[in-house]
Amino acid sequence: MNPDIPLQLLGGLTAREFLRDYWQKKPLLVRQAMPDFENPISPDELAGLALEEEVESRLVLEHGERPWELRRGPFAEDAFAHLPERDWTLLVQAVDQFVPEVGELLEPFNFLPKWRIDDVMVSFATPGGGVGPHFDNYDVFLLQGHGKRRWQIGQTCNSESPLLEHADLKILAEFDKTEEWVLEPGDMLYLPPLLAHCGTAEDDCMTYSVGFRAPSAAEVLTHFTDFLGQFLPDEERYSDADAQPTSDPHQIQRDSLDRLKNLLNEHMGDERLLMTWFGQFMTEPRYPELIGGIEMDEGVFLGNLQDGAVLIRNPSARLAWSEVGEDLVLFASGQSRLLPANLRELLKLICAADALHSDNLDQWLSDDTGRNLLWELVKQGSLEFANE
Ligand SMILES: [Mn+2]
Repeated sequence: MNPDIPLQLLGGLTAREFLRDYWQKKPLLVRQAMPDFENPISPDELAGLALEEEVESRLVLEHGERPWELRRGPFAEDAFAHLPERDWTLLVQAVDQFVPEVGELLEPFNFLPKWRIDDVMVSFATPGGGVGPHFDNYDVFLLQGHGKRRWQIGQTCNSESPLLEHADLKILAEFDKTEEWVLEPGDMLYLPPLLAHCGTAEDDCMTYSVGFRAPSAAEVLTHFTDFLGQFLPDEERYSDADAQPTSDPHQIQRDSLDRLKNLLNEHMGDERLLMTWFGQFMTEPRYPELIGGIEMDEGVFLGNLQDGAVLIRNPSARLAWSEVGEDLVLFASGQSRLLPANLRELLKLICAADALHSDNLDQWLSDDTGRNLLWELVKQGSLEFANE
């Protein structure tokens, strides 16, 4: 997509301008970011999802058994029957994985890397409902889907910001409101990480939160070093073949630190392994149990495609590709495969196409590596045959 075309989603800003001036920096309100917005899921359907075992859901009641009572799903059929008239909200995570029409809301965000997107959380709130003033560590686009919600924004926070004493919810003890807006269906508010915000339903309302993800520095360091460690033989150790006689045997000298730094830099700077680890880490699925995979004979796999069957991405799978030296890597739900450069267009197709079938796969089915890759992805569960 052309980064210099003004986008309705961004209120007429181009992707380049938005990234330069707002992304990770300051909030942006866009009236009618998605004009004529058609709410892709009804409150009843959302409540239905919250009954499902594999779906993460929460209910927050401002005046429950205690202030800001949190109840966790999955909920029983009658869980919504005895709720008060107002001041509660139902939140359901990763609805994009369960409702294709909600997944389609992500399409206009294609100017950002897919692997940065976490999920679309959908909330339904009764008048007065909300989760209190809080901040998130991630960027979020709050798209109003139904009814009206008042959004207030405040100060920039961090992990030292005082919170209310609450076991389950991180509600700010202080909220210094700086601006507020009432959002109507199709309106959208972008918030950068750490900005205090508070959304309150004006009437029965639904909000779609397109949430992003970014690993913490601590996660990057601990996970990458664990990954690296698997490739290092036990005999590779701190070594000091260049050692000089010590002047004081109890002192750890500067030259020891330099040897350690060399050892670290040599491995931490391995771009091949860093890319491999990063791609695997960022494509780890949120719900690995939904990447089932199946046993399938290669003949059956090919026969299905030749008979007109269609392959789709498992909505719970995460896919990405990258270049590693002369080669390519496909990352699929936490796994990676090194592939030759001639498969570039196939990798792009697998990551981006809505459907794979004998027409668009034609040339690849006669390529041994390409055909094998597709078959492996079906067995792994990142691709699956669509139900007719
Ligand atoms: Mn939030």
